[in-house]
Amino acid sequence: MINLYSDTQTLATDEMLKAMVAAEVGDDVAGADPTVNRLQAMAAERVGHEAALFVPSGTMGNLVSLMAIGGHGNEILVHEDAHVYYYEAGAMCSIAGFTPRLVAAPRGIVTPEILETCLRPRNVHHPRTTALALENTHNRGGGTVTPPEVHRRLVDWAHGHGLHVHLDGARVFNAAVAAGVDVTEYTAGVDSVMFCLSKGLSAPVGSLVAGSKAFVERATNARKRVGGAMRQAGHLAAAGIVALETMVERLVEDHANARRLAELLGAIPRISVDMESVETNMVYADFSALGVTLDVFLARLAEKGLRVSPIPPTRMRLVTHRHISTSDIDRAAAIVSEVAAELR
Ligand code: TLP
Repeated sequence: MINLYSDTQTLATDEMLKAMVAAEVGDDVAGADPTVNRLQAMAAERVGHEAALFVPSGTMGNLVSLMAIGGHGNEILVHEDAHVYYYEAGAMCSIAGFTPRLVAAPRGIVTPEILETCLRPRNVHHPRTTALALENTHNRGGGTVTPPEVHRRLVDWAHGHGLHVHLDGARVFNAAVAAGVDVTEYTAGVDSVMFCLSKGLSAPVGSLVAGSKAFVERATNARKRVGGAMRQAGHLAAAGIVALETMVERLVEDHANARRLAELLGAIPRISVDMESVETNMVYADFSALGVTLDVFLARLAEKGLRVSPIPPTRMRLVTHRHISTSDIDRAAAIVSEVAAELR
């Protein structure tokens, strides 16, 4: 099976598994796990912040960040397709208490000009707008990269309006590698950032939240409230350290494979790909012209050995990662071509 479902499918490397077994551990609820502490210090330094916190998932990282900002009675500006709004079970409202103000922008990339139209004057009728959520790369936007210059203007604009800027940087290393900049270009200026170890970086579990010491203290308390404080988590953190040390640079290979895949898929009759959105390790392809349902199309692909994610009503997402070779890409495109020809 060629598994292009997600980069979350990646398995730990041998080096990670060895580091996990050898890790020195302690009770992290008491802050006494040396390996977790080492990962947190390393992560904070890497993204240009005072402190960082290890959390079990990206979803929890976003949640404890929003809880640390404080959502009740307040509004957050967020793209209508942002993961934190679209795929996190409504936690930003039901747990963190934010009212989302949904913003539309092509390929997930908001700009100060777009956001300006969403700001309302302070008034007794309105919730107070206190935060801006960014996502880079933008998953549902196509794995798109916010240009560094746009990112800087967004942060300046938000700070000019007194907003806390939270970056969902689940794949911010993909963004930095694709833009050819140090990751701090995207992470250092924001007030909080979450990034994942368990996607393209291949660690089995874990994400980090970074920000000021005071912010991370509040996020640590929020993590406890939602049951995410872990005990001998150093075994997991050890894999995360190896991920940060060894897995970032190779992301260019995933990006080149995604580009190749997009070109091959885009050349298949009745399959369309928005080539401009293909900037990192994702390809979204639309097969509405085939006139078949998502279930039928994906089942046929699976029978021939290709797994992709369903994007209703008539799109699929294909994500490259370290287990996918260039020949897998060619085979995947051939399978899509065969199925499209059969179903026509
Ligand atoms: N994304 C997953 C699915 O949930 C869609 C994927 O396969 O892409 N922010 C962004 C931008 C994400 O893409 C994801 C995961 C998360 C946060 C949440 O991370 P986890 O899965 O660790 O909770």
